[in-house]
Amino acid sequence: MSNLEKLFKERGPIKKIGVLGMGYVGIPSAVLFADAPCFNKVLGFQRNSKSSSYKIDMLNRGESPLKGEEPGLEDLISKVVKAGKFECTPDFSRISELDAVTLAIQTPFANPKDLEPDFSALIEGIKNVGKNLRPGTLVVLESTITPGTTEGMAKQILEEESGLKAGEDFALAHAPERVMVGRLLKNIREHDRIVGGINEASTRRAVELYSPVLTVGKVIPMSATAAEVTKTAENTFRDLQIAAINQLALYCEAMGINVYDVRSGVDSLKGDGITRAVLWPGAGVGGHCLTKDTYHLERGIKIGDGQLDYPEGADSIYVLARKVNDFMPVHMYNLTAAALKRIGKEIKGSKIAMLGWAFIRDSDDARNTPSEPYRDLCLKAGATVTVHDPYVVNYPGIEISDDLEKVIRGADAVVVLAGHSAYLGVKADWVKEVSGKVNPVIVDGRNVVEPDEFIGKGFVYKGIGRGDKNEHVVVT
Ligand code: SAJ
Repeated sequence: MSNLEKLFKERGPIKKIGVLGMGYVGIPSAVLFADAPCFNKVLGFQRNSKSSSYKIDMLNRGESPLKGEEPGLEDLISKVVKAGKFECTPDFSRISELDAVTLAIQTPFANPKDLEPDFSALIEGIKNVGKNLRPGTLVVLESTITPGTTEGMAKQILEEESGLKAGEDFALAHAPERVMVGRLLKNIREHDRIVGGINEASTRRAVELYSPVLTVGKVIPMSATAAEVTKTAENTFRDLQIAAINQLALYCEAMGINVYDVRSGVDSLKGDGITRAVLWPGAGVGGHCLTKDTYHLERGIKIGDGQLDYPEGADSIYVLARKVNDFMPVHMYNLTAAALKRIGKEIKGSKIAMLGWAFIRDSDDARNTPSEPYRDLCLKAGATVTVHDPYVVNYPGIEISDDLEKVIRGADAVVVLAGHSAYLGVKADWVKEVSGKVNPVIVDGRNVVEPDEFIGKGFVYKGIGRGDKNEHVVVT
């Protein structure tokens, strides 16, 4: 029996857990651990910083600091707080009380071009764990990280800070999160969980930690580096699939056909193990995951010592996909300019009403939103821009209103960037009346409006992938 297994035996089963990072991943993870009967207590750790200390009090009052629609989360937080099974604290020294601690801290890229991630928050978290680590504790990285980070940087910092040996005195693993805003609890309970330890004992202890919170999903054990590649690759593949349909949408516009006809045609080839995962074209790809995980994967190759057989300097298909998806907000700008030109106007001097600031529908999450580069282009060209979003309240430097009429009033162009349900029922008559324009422009980046309804009311319509409509006759 290894030293680590001896330590686990002395300690017994995992009873007390800590989660660092009270965000979209950390909060649902912590309360699900707390709700599992086999675990006694969960501590949520949150820095007492100006921007996020409010979360500590809200959580300890049993309230959710996350705005958007998150089914079941508020109830579960108040349940486990009332039961005394969950508590949020800024006191990292209490890590020494724990059997297991997970880190769900953001890992953005400072600048994708040089593939240098900003691991500062993660490193600070790992150091806090290392300083308070006791033998026999399990440490799990849930953040999405560059392949090689768990066995490399994380192991090194933990050993330096604790004076203990990873895999012998404490367990270390990577168990990447797979959540999407709007279904956080459901995703953690139902998705299979990838768990990769730096050695067998670490993997087994991590399997013990995650199994109790899974209702439908099962644990899939593997090595730490394989788990890191699995996570970065699954998001990179999704980004690639979105880039494929976005590229096709651009082709359909140029060929005067409807991408949605083509999409359902391609999607109809089913059965016999044939999978055609055709996703949806749109105004761009945002969020904290698809916009950076490709670069974590690319960096894994760069920092790894393996020899890659691929043409020197050539972009990988994954980086190309990033470029296609980063082009879509620019395409939205080009569509807006082309539509205004049809009625003798320019972006310069026009009033543009943007519908949707969040990166994804029906959420308040605006991280890396495609709406921002679109707005920047319009402002740079001399337009006046107003922004509507039913969920996003605060965003640095941007005035966002949830009053649709106020945002559209007097607009030359109305541009849909996010597919919020609130926009599905917006009527052409009403938009035209509020804009007060004879031929207002409507640019649909999420296929939420019916082109003919708007064209019939004298709008100049442009839609992503709608080559069948984009050169319609303007009704005067
Ligand atoms: N998007 C499209 N077309 C589509 C799907 C999405 O344009 O067909 C756009 C969305 O509008 C959004 C962006 O892509 O701007 C990302 O959307 P998403 O649905 O991928 O949402 P994320 O980024 O929150 O979730 C992804 C998911 N990854 C995969 O499905 C492989 C989720 O499972 C991960 O947990 C999450 O990343 C993450 O946290 O890594």
